[in-house]
Amino acid sequence: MRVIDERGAQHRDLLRALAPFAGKARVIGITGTPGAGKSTLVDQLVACARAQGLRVGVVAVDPTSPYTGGAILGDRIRMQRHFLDEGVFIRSLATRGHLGGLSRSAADVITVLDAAGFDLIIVETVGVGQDELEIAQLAATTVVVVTPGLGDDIQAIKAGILEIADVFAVNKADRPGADAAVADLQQMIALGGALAHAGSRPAATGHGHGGVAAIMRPETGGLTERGWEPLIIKTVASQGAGVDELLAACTAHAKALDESGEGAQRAAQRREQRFVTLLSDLLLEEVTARQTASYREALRATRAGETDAYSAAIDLLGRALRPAEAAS
Ligand SMILES: Nc1nc2c(ncn2[C@@H]2O[C@H](COP(=O)(O)OP(=O)(O)OP(=O)(O)O)[C@@H](O)[C@H]2O)c(=O)[nH]1
Ligand SMILES: [Mg+2]
Repeated sequence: MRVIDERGAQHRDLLRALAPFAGKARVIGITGTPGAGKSTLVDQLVACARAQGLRVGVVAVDPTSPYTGGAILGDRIRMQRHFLDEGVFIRSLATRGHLGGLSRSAADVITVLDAAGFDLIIVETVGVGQDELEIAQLAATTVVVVTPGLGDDIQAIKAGILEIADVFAVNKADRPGADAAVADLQQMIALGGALAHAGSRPAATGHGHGGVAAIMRPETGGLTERGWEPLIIKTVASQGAGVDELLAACTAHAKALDESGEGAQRAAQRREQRFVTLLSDLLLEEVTARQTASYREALRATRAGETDAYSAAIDLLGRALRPAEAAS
């Protein structure tokens, strides 16, 4: 795993060798506001999945935000009962110093675990930034964890989290207000669904309905005639309540995706995204690692303000793609 963190040619070769063996694992993303109980839920989900005989990998992405401290230690403590279990592998990824490369690191760790034969891979991220949204999208199924007293969370949910949720866990349901939170979510899904989903997931569900009929409809998500709508599951992670139901909801989602063909479509999208990101990373690495005279000159001229960044980058790329200089 250290090689995975360090990047470089060795890293690349290893990933390349492993990649053909990956692609079988189910990936579930768990996101939500800091302290919502994500790690506690993951710990319980691991126990459930182990009871079903599945090998489980966990990737915990530490928050970038100043909201929480010592997340690595916290996650370890919350999941430590699985440490001696060979069917469980837990890995924390630090966010600091990755500068946007975090989703690539997470994707790489997923690939390694997948190739190593883990059946289920759970990725925990704090749903606060763009990075985190990207990481959640590495998953086939995304669970958004909210807590009663949704009012506080509502901004965070509106800021893009609603549209990535396949399943909602209303955790800390032992506290007052859990049913109100469920009702709030149902209403948000009914009202906001049409807007939030528009265009974000092409074949998703045709959330083009809405209005009173949508608010009145009795079902609370799952596979409807309009396609998949987020299931809402109440959980008390600290006591393990509702966790079986949560895992079952994720399984139902995976099944619905497979049957509609949307799963394959999303997987294709993820592969495309991965390819494009990797290509741009590699291009940048190539150009900067070579430190050609023209690279150094472009850098100098840009710093000195003698040329603008656009001209410098476009000209340099033009040169870098020319074989003559690439060989120099
Ligand atoms: N009352 C109650 N407390 C819970 C429940 N689930 C988790 N907690 C507590 O909530 C606190 C935060 O739990 P974590 O699992 O660390 O939450 P998290 O979302 O992983 O937190 P970060 O990773 O720091 O964002 C801990 O003190 C848990 O014991 C629950 O269902 N009910
Ligand atoms: Mg956590």
